[in-house]
Formats: sequence, structure tokens, C-alpha cells
Amino acid sequence: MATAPKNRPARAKRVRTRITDPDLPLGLTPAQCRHMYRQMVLIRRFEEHAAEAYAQAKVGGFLHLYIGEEAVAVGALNAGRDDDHLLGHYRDHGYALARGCDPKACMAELFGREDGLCHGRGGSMHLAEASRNFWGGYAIVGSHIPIGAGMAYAMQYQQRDQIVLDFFGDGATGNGIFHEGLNMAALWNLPIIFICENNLYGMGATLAEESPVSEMKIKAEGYTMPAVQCDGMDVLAVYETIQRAAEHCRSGKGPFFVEALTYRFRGHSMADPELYRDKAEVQRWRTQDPIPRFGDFCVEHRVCSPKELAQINEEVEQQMLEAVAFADQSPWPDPSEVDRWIYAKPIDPEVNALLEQDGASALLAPEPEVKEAGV
Ligand SMILES: Cc1ncc(C[n+]2csc(CCOP(=O)(O)OP(=O)(O)O)c2C)c(N)n1
Ligand SMILES: [Mg+2]
Repeated sequence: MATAPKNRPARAKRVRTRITDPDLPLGLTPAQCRHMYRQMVLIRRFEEHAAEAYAQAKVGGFLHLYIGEEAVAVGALNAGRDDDHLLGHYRDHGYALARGCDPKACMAELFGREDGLCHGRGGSMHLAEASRNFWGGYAIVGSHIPIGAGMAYAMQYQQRDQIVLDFFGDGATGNGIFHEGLNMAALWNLPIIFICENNLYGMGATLAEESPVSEMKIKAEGYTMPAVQCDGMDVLAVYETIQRAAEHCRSGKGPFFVEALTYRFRGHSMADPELYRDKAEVQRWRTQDPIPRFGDFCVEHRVCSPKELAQINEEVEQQMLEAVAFADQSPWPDPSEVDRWIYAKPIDPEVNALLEQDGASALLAPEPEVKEAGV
């Protein structure tokens, strides 16, 4: 499954490799463009290797791939600040890697190993890294929408200028918790960008089967916040839209809703036989693949030569082989420490006593070890 890079831009042969000072839009520098291209390739290759490892039974639980949607995480997180708070749903490898989490630690987390990002206690759907203000992958659809609003309230209350980026799918907009989150965010003017990845499906249900409206932004408009759509297959379109949204939120104007129109090239999870959609539809969307599309842009704007793009692909591939080797050799967690790293603070002693009474002591949090408090 992990194949040699195929995403060489179609126009590569016609473009001269002369690198001059490019006239780039949105105030971007060539280095930023190369960084975004590399990040998208990183997410793609990481997941191709993860899929291969899943087929070899090295990854427990479910595995939801972000392949096809890379431009959303990369465009959005490059437009925001590194200290902005980040929450996402279970299709979360892209957020972690675009935020700068170590791919080796992410792979080891998928493998359930001690060197994993969360010491193997979270797995694919629950990547998180507190030191990067990345508060996780959430498996309960929509559950992180009010959590994000709560974080935005904290930022407002503490008069900080960080904002919250909260990613979720079209399917989440049918949940009550989505409406509660947007309602409070609008009512209290909270600094949060709701980023809805409309990929046309919620598991095997089509948009028409899951939502009375095909445009998710309509649901946000009812809460009076600005709500716009952008091409989620175009990293620059996402970048531009989130830049605008971030400026709005950071200047105290309240929440902003962005609907990124995107598509997942793979099934809902690795366990999905994809009986609900046509292969021809997937092929059509593949022509919009954000990676070669942005590669073309980089070559046309003389950000880098086709040869340099190929080199980025090769370097990332090598990095992924190392990530898999690292995860393979990382030790398994000690079963006697299954509850370590789970709670930032131990739960209330009274609750512990009740759990003990019920014979549920395995669920108890350990005594606090302050230096290990973060996940
Ligand atoms: C509250 C809740 N209900 C149902 C599920 C089962 N479930 C898991 S993923 C999913 C579909 C979500 O679709 P969407 O929000 O569009 O995200 P996508 O998978 O398309 O990225 C559902 C219904 C769940 N995890 N949580
Ligand atoms: Mg969806």
C-alpha cells in the first residue's frame, strides 16, 4: 500500500526549474509553501503506512484515514497560530501532524506502544499533546464542540488572544450538542472557529440521508455568526479562509463557521467495504487531489522545481519507514500501569471510595505524580 510517490505534477515537464523570487498570494513565503506541501505529503504517507500496518494487525481498534482531506488541516493550522487551541474528531492524524507532533510518537500511539504520543493509552482516535495545545481526537461525534466553546470562554475570560480551532464532520451537525455549542459561542461572542469538514458522508450515510440541507453553513447562519464555504481540496483556499476567520475571532468579534468542501478517498474506517458509493465518484474526486494540485502551484510559482517536490516525497517516505521501525521496536505498556497517564488529576477520593466499594478499583486513578500530570 505504501507506494512510491505518484503525485508528480502533470505540468512538471514544461516548467523550467529556475528558482526566482516568486510573487506569491496571501503574503506567503516560498518556505511556507514548501512547508505546507511537505506537511500534506507527510499526512498522506503516514496514513498509507498506517493502513499497511493495520492490515498486518499491528494497529488495534479502528483506523479512520484522512487521505484526501489533508488540505483542510494543513491550510487551517498554518493560518492559525501554534498556540491556538486545537480539537478534532477521530480522523485526527492530520491535525496532530500539521500541529507538529512527532510522527514517530504518533505511529507508536497507533501501535499501542509506550513511546506513543499518549503512551499507547489513546490509540488512533485519541491523539493529543497538551504542550502543543492539541486537546485531542474525540470519538464521540460532536462531543468536542462544546468543549471547544468552553476553552474559548476560558480564553475570553482570561483576556488571552489565543483562539480555538474546532474540527468536525458534516455528520456532527445533526447532533444536539453541535447546536448547544454554537448557541453558547454566539451568545457569549466566543473566539472559536468551527471548521466543518463536509466530505459528503457520515459513515455509510450520504449527505441527503443525514441532513435536511446540503450546505452545513446554513445551520450556523441561524446562530448569527459569519458562515462561509471554501474549497477544502485547495490548501490555499483553506488558508485564506481561516486567516480571515482567525482575524475575526482574535479581534473580539465572536465565533466564525467555515465549511470546507472535501472528500475522503478511503472508506469511513479500515473496516468499511464502501458499498454505498460508486468507484467512479471516488475517481472524480481524486482528480482534485490536494497534493498534486498544490505541487502544480508550487512549480508554476517557482517555489520549487519538480525535482525538489520529488525529493520532499522521498525524504518523507524515508521518515515514515523510520517511524514504523520506531513503533515496531517500542515496548508495550506495562499492564499493571493501565491507568497511568489517564487522569491529569486523580478523581475525588470520595468517588474513589465508591468505586472501590463497587469492586471497580481497576478504574481508580493513581496517586498524583505531578511531573507526569500531562498527557
Ligand atoms: C454520538 C455518536 N453517535 C454516533 C457515533 C457513530 N459514528 C461514528 S463516526 C460517525 C459519522 C460521523 O460523520 P461525520 O461527522 O461526517 O465525520 P466523517 O467520518 O465523515 O469525517 C458516526 C455516526 C458516534 N461515534 N458518536
Ligand atoms: Mg462526513
